[in-house]
Amino acid sequence: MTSIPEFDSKDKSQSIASAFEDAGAVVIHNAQSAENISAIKQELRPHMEAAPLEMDDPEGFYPANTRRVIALIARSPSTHPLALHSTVNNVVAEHLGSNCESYHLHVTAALEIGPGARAQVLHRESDPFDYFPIPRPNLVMSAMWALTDFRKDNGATLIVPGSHKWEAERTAEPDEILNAEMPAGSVLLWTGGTLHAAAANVSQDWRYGIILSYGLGWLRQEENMFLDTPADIAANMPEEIRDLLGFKPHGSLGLFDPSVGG
Ligand SMILES: O=C(O)CCC(=O)C(=O)O
Ligand SMILES: [Fe+2]
Repeated sequence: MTSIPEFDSKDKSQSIASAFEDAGAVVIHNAQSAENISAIKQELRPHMEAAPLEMDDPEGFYPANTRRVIALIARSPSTHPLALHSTVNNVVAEHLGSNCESYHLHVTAALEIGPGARAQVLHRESDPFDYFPIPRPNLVMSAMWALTDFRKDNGATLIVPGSHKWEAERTAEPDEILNAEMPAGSVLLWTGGTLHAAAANVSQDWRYGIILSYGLGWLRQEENMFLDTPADIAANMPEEIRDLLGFKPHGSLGLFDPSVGG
């Protein structure tokens, strides 16, 4: 597999979903307006400015010169239309739907990678679920929304197409690792089994993107959504967002008594 399939957000979800299953990743263009991008940047600015820029730890998951902020649903209402985007949600439903009754958000993170940041190690988003042997069942998948252009030189996400079907022992050859280049407003989707990483930023610009990932409704979320978006804050959000956060039980899982806590 030598490329990451590319689509427009108006293309048929069924074609996008089938290319996604095949390649383990797709890029969808024109998925978000410039106005929405500006609104997200503005809502997150104080949080990004307060985020620490850690020293480089060669063993660390994030390279130096990376700003990372989570809890986006509470901090940036303009991320809500992205979380609910119909084309993306159709692909999520197709990918995760046969393993659950409903899916929820798994983690939300804004990632700004600065000049000089080294590449991240290739990894799979399903690695925390290493009780399942590789290739693992469909458990989680990610969407990276580009708020700036993603270019090879500024750290566009590295993707190894097809690696979601590989055995655990297989490692990626250099020519199997591609940069997901895309203009601002596009979104890159990849499966929980697809090898990927942030690329090194050898440019003078910051690369800014937002990850919204999704997981099976019965699986423990990477982000504790009930602490990052507590019930009193979630109460003022649209019901579809509360459902996506996981406030809606999955069958008999996630029961609660609404009389507790007022
Ligand atoms: O920043 C990127 O391009 C990828 C980040 C990533 O893979 C992660 O945070 O798990
Ligand atoms: Fe990742």
